[in-house]
Amino acid sequence: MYGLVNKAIQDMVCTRFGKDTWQEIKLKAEIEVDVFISMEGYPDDMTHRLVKAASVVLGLSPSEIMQAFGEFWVQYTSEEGYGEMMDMSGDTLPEFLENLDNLHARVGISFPKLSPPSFECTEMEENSLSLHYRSTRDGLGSMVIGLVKGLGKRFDTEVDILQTQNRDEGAEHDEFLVKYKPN
Ligand code: 1DX
Repeated sequence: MYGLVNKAIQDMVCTRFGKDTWQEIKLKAEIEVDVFISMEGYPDDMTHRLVKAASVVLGLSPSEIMQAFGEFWVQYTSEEGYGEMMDMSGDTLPEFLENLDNLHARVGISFPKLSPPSFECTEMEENSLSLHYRSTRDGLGSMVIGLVKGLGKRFDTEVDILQTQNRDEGAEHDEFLVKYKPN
């Protein structure tokens, strides 16, 4: 994944727990990179090792960390260079979700090593939808829960999200039931 992802993890840990904790996590993950370059590709394994090490050091489960990171990502990318792109991608939670594939297509033009996931909304009703998430990567379902909650904050919308299909349990793709209520 692009370095932006590892940099975001670094920022989240440093802001909440401080630099020493981050150094400890990096050491445990056996990562010797001093500075992640946002626009450079890194092995997915590096990100997975960071999450595992953070889970041990912070005493949180990997899925708690991935969920917190998903929430953080929405705010982080709007503040770290991608605010305009985020602003163009919708004014409501369902609109943003519907535009995510377009957003990734746009990023992919400039960054061809992007391996974008796909998000599809079905069963769209007044205050609920089914979100289908397809990725080239395993085990990011809990991050999606955090991402959608982060979008809820962004649009001042109450979100209730429940995973209804899980690829870790043999399903073809991850699926979520999203109930929302704009304030
Ligand atoms: F609900 O499933 C809200 O590296 C959401 O595989 C979901 O393949 C917002 F570094 C620039 C760059 C670069 C901008 F400059 C990424 F290249 C992308 C910014 C999306 C904002 C996807 C990150 C692929 C890296 C799913 C989890 C990964 C999607 C991460 C969240 C808005 C983003 O993001 C998976 C990669 C951006 C960029 C957004 C993602 C890769 C998302 C969301 N994805 C790189």
